[in-house]
Amino acid sequence: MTVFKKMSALLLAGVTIMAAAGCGGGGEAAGGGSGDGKITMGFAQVGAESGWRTANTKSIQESAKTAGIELKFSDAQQKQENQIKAIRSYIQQKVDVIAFSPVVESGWDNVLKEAQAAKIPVILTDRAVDSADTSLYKTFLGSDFVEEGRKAGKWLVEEYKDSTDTVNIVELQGTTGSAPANDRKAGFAEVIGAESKFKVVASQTGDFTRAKGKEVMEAFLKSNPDIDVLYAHNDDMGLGAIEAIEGAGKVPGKDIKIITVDAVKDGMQALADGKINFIVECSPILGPQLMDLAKKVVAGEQVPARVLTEETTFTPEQAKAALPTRPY
Ligand code: GYE
Repeated sequence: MTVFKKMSALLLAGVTIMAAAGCGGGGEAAGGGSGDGKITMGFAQVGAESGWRTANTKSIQESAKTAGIELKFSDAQQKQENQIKAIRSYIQQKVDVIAFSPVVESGWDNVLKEAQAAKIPVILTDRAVDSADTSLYKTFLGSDFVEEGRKAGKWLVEEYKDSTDTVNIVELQGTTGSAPANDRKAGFAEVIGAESKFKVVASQTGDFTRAKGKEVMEAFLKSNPDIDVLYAHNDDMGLGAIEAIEGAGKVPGKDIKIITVDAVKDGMQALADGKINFIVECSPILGPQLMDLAKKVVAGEQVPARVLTEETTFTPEQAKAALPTRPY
């Protein structure tokens, strides 16, 4: 959809909300269900699969408190059906705003249409949906995962710039069908694809968890005797893989170079210890911006269609410097 169309859709949606607030006499749209002017948010979280997710949940819970927003929170245990159930229950409870981090990109149109019909605005946080109708949600707050993948690839290109040998790479993907797995893979492939010496010899999902990261890396090690690099879509899978690499008698960070994404504390510690070589940061601290957007959306104000988080990258030296003050 064009930017113009998106803007018109947002404008229209804004008008609808204001109209509902105007004639509804304190109805669903403006300050809501409870009638006390307090905003109630229903948040459908993905799960508790990683250190990133734990920090993200904490950020959302703390910022809701600070912002005076009543939070109804659910954990879907990485299952889309649970998230859909939670969203339906928020619609039934007539919350003022629904926010969620969609576990996978596809399959959301029906439940989003139900929210729209109930005039409850929806905010996407962290992960995107692939719905063609972007009027089904007000805004999407989160990282640029393709850019994260590119950053990982650029480090690798620089690291091997003086070598003509083949570089055998294994990839641990995030949850199949999720925006960060699709995009981190695509951004990385785009950059390394420019040089034929880079070969992805195996690529499989580790579902963003430490246990799965370990298990899949063990299998990779068995079938590929000659792995030079591991690219893991998050720290946790990288940390699991480190156990597998050590278990196979190899030295992580040396025999096999490791790139991960997130930069949570445990990952940063492994980077400082030289077991990981490079981390692309993905910030889980989305709570303050989310609460801000929620207030605006409930008040019928215009918000940007896309809000990006600011992020950096870390080398071992930078990790050592950042660790003492790292909040998560
Ligand atoms: O990178 C990973 C988590 O969606 C950005 O989900 C998030 C990802 C994060 O499980 O650790």
